[in-house]
Amino acid sequence: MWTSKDKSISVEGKGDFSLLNAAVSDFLEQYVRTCSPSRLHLCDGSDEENKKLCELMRESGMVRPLTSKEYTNCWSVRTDPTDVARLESKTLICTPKEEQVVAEGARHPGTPNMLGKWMSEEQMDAQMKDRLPRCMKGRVMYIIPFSMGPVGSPLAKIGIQLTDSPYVVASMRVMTRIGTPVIKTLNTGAEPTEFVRCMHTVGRPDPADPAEVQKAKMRLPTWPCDPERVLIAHYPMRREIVSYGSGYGGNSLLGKKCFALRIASWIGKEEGWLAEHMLIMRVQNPEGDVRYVAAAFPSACGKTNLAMMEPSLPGWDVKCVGDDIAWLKFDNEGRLRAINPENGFFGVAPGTSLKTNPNAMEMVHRNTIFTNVAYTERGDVYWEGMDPTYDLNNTKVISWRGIPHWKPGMCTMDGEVITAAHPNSRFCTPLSECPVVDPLYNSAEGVPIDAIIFGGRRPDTIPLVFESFNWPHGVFLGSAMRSETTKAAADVTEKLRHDPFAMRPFFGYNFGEYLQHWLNLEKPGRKMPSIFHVNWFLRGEQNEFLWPGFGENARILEWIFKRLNGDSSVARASPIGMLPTNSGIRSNDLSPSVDMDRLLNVDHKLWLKEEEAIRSFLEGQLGKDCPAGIVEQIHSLRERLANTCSEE
Ligand code: O2Y
Ligand code: MN
Repeated sequence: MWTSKDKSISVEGKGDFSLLNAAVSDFLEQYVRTCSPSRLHLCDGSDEENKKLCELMRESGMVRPLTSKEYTNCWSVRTDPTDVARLESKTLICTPKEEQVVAEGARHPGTPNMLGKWMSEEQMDAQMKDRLPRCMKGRVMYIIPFSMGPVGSPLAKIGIQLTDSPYVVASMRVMTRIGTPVIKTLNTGAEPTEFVRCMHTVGRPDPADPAEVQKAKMRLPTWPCDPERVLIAHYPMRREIVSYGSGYGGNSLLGKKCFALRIASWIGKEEGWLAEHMLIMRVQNPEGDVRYVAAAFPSACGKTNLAMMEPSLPGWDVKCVGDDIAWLKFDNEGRLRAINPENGFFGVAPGTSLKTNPNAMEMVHRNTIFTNVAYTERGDVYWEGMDPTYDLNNTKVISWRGIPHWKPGMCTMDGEVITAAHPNSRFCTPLSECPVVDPLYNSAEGVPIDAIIFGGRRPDTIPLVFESFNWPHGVFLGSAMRSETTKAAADVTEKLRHDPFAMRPFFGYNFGEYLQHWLNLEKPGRKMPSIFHVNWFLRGEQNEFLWPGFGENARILEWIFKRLNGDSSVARASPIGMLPTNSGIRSNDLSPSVDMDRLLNVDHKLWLKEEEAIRSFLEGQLGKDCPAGIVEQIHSLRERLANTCSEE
């Protein structure tokens, strides 16, 4: 039994509530009063607890176990079709002043704000007051103590998530370190440790509104949600997140995008470090030299594949520290160190195959929660691009929407293709299951970063790889990133969109201040990582990819290694940065052959347009908040392009 401080409310409860310190107890009490859960469950993180929870979800029809012998402790979940991806338009950062979140340019009336959306704390409180009261009536409120980063690491941070979704508990258990050891670290120091307050509910349509109640009846009974009223609020100054109405992915696993990127980027600015949308990988060459690399690509652009790739070049080896988020901080020796704050993968299933990511294919057979993939009569899972040899003719496949005899090529009455799996369907697997997880993935001090790679999905203009001239130029390259869009967000319609630092949906504060923070990191005595830009997605006349990608990307890593070792013979200056010489990247043994001239071409006409697009985006969004260091970079690029054009 849990009882409020003044003893006026008692709720049946499971777990040892005496472990909670005063601050956590106050947070819990505030939301028990508001949400009126029927029961409380303080999660201890044990295997036994997880087993019971999965069994409970199985009984309620929310999850199905994969019964095929090839899978151990794997589960398949279908969400309501209205709740399948992050919702950027419903995601807001709430602070006292708009300028803390939105840069000057984007505050101009008539200029669309393309980065973080703002609402005042008071306005948001009122919106939530309309949604939260009694939202957990009849449900259990789970209390999840979790650590982002290895428990006790000086780089780690703690959160407490309240949620009414057992699916969220099971997924947070994979994605973060949860349970009693975390709660105990809150109380070990002289001062109680700070924690981020994370409040989540799948929502409850207003019972007083018959239309809403009617709509709710149409939804998948095993997946309660309130899609019309979804709202995901971040209060960085209060260190609080409140998420209403969605049980899916980044909307509900609050340790991930909400905490580890939006709130953490704010904390990082205050404390002098970075929270970035980056994978972390260890690369070793045949001579045994090791380099750790962090890479930022927009959502669903292949970070997971790169982070655990199998290099095609003999003697090269890749190990994975993380595939999505990096927290980076300079140590006392001036080395940039990184931890992966997460403990699992929440990877896109469609397109994952033995060819694109053999290590992911191996690891998803254990302790994995699949969401919105297809389920088969063999008791396993299926998704588009998984296995060209899969016998679809003789296997009954149940699509993610529950179509019982799904076949390829099925269409709706409107001619729309019906897919087996949702394009944003996911596997959720512990890091420890990855066959190439780096032994240092749990290291408290983090791994030393030598290179940062930016990238995007561009069919033209951006060459296969190039290097920045220096740190400020590298920061500019991050700010100039653009990429073709994917299905990771439900409400994004542009084809090619600006996505600076791959952080567009994840900035926790003013983009101008963010850029200045990056520029300020360069200080005497610090070993600044080299910055590169890659584009594996160049296409030819028939829309074919010009570069084989996947394991062959080791060839790009080889060039990066040479540059890190100071080899000036493999690079030449160009208006956009240091490009590989034509023989700089090993490619003559590739079959089919590749057109290196084309892959490394800087087309001046296209680049004049690119420069125009970058300048107008940065000037438009930043206005007076554009740091002088970035203005200088814009001018220099223009000048270099003009000089090269006039020489031709
Ligand atoms: O909430 C979702 O729909 C998933 S979004 C996601 C999941 C894992 C890693 N990255 C992302 C992303 O959008 O960048
Ligand atoms: Mn991501």
